[in-house]
Amino acid sequence: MQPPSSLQAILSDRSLDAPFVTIAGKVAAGERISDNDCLLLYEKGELGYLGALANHIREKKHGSRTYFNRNFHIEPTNVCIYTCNFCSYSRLIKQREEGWEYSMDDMMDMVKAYDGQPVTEVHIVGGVMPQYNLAFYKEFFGKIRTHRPELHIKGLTPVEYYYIFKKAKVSYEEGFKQLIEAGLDSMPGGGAEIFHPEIREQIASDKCTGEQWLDIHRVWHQLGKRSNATILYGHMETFAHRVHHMSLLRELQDETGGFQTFIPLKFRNQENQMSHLPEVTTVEDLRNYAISRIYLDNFDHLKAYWPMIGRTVAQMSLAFGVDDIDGTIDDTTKIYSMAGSEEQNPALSTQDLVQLIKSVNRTPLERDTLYQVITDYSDHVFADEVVYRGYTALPVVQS
Ligand code: V47
Ligand code: SF4
Repeated sequence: MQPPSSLQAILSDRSLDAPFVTIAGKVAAGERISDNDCLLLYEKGELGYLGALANHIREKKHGSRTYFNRNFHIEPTNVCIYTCNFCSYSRLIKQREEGWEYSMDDMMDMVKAYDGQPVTEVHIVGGVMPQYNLAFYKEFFGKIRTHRPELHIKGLTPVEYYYIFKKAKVSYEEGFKQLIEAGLDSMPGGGAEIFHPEIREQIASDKCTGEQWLDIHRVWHQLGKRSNATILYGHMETFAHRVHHMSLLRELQDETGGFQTFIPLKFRNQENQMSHLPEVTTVEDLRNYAISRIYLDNFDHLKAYWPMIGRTVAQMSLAFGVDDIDGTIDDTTKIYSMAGSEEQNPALSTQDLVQLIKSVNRTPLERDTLYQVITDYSDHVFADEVVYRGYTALPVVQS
């Protein structure tokens, strides 16, 4: 693969159509691009051009710094009252014997299995079921907090919160205050899918709406807390739906500043109700990362979630705007392996992650959930270091 050209080369390219020159000029000047610009990039933006713009922004914000963390997931259940058509992971209540429903003790055993290991975050997300209610999660978060006070709890999405707060008859604010008191630290980005009702009604008709998702994040941010945002792309949505989705996120971020990271999630088509839809190509994945980086000027970070996209594309994405590749995971999530990702048992050691990043000439930094740097691995040499070959080293633009 060719590395993207520099923004300077793009700006002096006389053969480029005028609207693309204008957009490149906005990026060079640090100006925001419009929704129409973004749509044009989706419709006609060529990969090398998009990479040059996105890489410029990425390096202006982060240089070659590339983040990862040490985390594990707990998925309390895959039985779910909702029926999202893209979901390969969940089982309906009537098929619950095919799924799992962990008890509090089961899940505390999972937390205790990491005692003495240097993980900094537990990511908790799963299906929606009545027994996993506000009282359950207060007790669970409280037990984690007591057992391991410094472990960051990144837990649940607006899909779960909408359901459990309604059932407990508490406002979003009151529900969150109780969970923060118990130990909840931050909110992951899931459940966003595509906000536009035209698509949401076809792929996720019975869970919280796009507006409710955004309202719940707004309240969370107003309490001084941080969260992530996702988009599920590459199924039946149009480019205009992607722009609409990101425009609502950009607007909320202008208002609250509470989002840390945007995470595009590629639709995987195995074993779900949308298996007839083909998956998009790697080129489309890279274009999508680049366009997100160019459009979402008020998001600090862009993440390629390697269990979903695979480690090779995650590496390539680091030249298309991405600065974060999530964490070690340790084979604790089933969401993507059940949907057909090439990563069937997602687990990477710290050494693996560091080498993936170094081999594309980026600087690996272990971070905590809030992007405080824990260890800079630039000069670290592991005892049995493997040297990857065959990758083109990218020049690092000085900002
Ligand atoms: O909301 C489910 C997606 C999400 C499929 O915040 C699918 O750091 C593709 O949000 N094909 C949950 N995607 C995972 C998630 C997440 C992951 C990693 C990090 C963070 C973070 C958040 O997974 C769901 C849905 O959009 N999903 N099924 C599928 N077949
Ligand atoms: Fe349930 Fe989440 Fe799957 Fe939808 S995506 S069916 S809410 S587990």
